[in-house]
Amino acid sequence: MKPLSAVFSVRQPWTTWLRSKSGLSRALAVAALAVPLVALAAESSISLSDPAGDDNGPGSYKYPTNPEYKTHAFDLRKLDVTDKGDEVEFKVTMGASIDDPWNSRDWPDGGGNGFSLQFVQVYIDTDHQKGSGHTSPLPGLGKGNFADDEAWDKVVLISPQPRTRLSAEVKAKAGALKASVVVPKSTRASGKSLVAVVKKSDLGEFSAKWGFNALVQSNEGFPVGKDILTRPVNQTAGPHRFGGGDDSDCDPQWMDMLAGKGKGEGSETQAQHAAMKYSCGGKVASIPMVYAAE
Ligand SMILES: [Ca+2]
Ligand SMILES: [Ca+2]
Ligand SMILES: [Ca+2]
Repeated sequence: MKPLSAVFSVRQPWTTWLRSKSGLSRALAVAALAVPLVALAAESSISLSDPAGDDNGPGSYKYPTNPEYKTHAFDLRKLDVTDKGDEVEFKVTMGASIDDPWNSRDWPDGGGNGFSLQFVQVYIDTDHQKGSGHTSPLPGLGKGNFADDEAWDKVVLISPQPRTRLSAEVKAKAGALKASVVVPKSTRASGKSLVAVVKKSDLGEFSAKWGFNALVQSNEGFPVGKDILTRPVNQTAGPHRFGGGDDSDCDPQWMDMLAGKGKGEGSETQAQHAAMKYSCGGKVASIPMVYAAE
């Protein structure tokens, strides 16, 4: 939002009129001017934050032991979603600079997107209606439940894999969820951020009322079974396996996500740990949606 001084400098008639009014009238006029500007800004983008250092799932997860998985590489810090006309930009910021240790540009199917390790799935609830949407995440994330009135309608896949590979994996493995998966038009790394641009013809018209969560996983080019390019969380960490979970897929298989109000407060770490609590054969982890407008 522009500072009011900047607004006044380009609106001479208002400035002149305001100078002729009493202090109270002037304050009311300033408030009246400010309200539509705030509303406009809130409609064109959302920004949600996440605490530092909660890149451990339910509290117990560990990174793979290979040093390429560097500290905080999977520590979600921020999700920004911005309306860009015919497109919507998703920017996910992590706790470390984004690297490309596996030379993604040389990968088959035309080369990857300039990073190697991260794979973020942004789940979106577009209608906040009970029973409308899906309550399980895509194959490869283990077990997790979205609430009935927060069921997801679209998921945006922010992956280093080329579009051709990502689309083929979704087509082969996503089943009935396939039609709700959005593969971005372009994806790139920039500093500590991943930036994906999505066509509105694939996503729908953007609304700041939508609910979001960003699940942080790791790209696995040689996925197991029906996993869509995800890296498993096992009981014990290995060179290319997360640890601190279970060897089956009853555990939620992601390292970080939004929780609470998505403001980056310390209490959101506890909220995440509580939500991701699971027991094999018992409680399934829950995945909250965060509504920036509420
Ligand atoms: Ca985090
Ligand atoms: Ca929904
Ligand atoms: Ca978190």
